[in-house]
Amino acid sequence: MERVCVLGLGYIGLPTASLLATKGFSVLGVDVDPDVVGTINRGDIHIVEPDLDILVKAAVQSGSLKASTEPAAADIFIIAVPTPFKPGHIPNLEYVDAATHALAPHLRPGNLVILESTSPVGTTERIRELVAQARPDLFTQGKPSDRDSQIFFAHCPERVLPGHILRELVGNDRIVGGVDPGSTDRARDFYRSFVSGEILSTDARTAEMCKLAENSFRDLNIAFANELSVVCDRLSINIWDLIRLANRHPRVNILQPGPGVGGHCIAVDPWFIVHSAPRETRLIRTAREVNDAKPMWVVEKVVESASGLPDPVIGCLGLSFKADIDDLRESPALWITRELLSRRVGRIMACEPNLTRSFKEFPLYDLDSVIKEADILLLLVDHKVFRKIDPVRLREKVVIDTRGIWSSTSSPLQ
Ligand code: SAJ
Repeated sequence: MERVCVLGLGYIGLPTASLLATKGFSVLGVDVDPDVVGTINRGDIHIVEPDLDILVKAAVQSGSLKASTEPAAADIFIIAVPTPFKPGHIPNLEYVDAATHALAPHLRPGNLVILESTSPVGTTERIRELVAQARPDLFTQGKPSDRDSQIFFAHCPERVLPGHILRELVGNDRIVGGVDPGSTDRARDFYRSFVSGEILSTDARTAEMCKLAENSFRDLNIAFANELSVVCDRLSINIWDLIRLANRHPRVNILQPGPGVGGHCIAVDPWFIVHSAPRETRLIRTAREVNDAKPMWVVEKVVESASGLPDPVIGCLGLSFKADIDDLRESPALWITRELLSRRVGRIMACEPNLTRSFKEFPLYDLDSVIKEADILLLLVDHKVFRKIDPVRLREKVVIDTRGIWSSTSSPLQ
């Protein structure tokens, strides 16, 4: 039974660890947070993702998945830690470095180290460099440039969509890129053992860039939709109708505008490309700026609507970064809600049905109370439960629908 050590038990690491544990691997999941480790060892989970609870419970009960705050010897190490950026949009690799330092003492000849975290180009080589410094005994002449290192290093970017992680972990095609051909082959064989999608081989730098390019592609296309929405607002054109009509062209597929782009991936990764090649990335940078400007545009819309009302009550529907998840990372909905609060635009009633925890600056309300009491309903996330609201209940309200669930002319509200 091959042993896998997964470092980082978040949105990628935990699903990956529990999937591997049910596919015949013996898995040690590692996280620096003892509460996360305790939760998983009880067979519970600390994040919201469909069916993950069932998988983790099964994996832990079978004894194939254990969690710990410390790594241990294994055949394969997977690094799945966050790669945020620092002020000035500079990549912050401190978690990758910490995970590498933590696993280095446990490495043995023949081990495979895989970086799954989305990372700037060159990060897999950096991991090899760090390991070579910590464990020169594993390199023939103690140098990372040696072709005959006894450790294999590869990048295999995760590409799963939050909300569909378990299906996509198995079904998506995967890119594997090693620091040398031997590493690529080792990583390819590993992913082949549990992925039904195709495994596409390349080198580490191309694999790193490929992931960044995928998310930038999406960012650019969302930026186009967001820019169009602002243009249409100025020209009094219904953006949702416009997109529906334009998308009937066989080669046009405009994405959906929204309150901005959130999540840890699309709002972050394009900056890794910009940082690596600042002079060559005018388009990628501008797309980021367009998307980052959208939340403030929404705030101004609310301010404008509220200015005509005495003591306005504003219902903020949704706080997560997209529909039907609890993830608040880089969420434009949360940013907008906080901005409205700090500008004292009115009484804010926030509703996020996927969260049980409250916030120190504001309480959460149930949907019914928000619909009853709010003068302005600001739809920020297209959660399923919001789509089910009876439009009759919205007739007396000012509705600002940033996701287009009620606003096309085919909607019962119009
Ligand atoms: N969004 C829009 N309009 C759209 C689509 C999305 O405003 O038409 C917004 C969402 O509301 C959200 C943000 O963009 O705030 C990102 O959502 P998303 O569903 O596009 O993507 P993520 O961040 O959940 O996951 C992405 C995926 N990448 C691509 O689709 C290219 C996923 O496959 C990656 O694995 C993930 O990033 C990642 O981890 O990098």
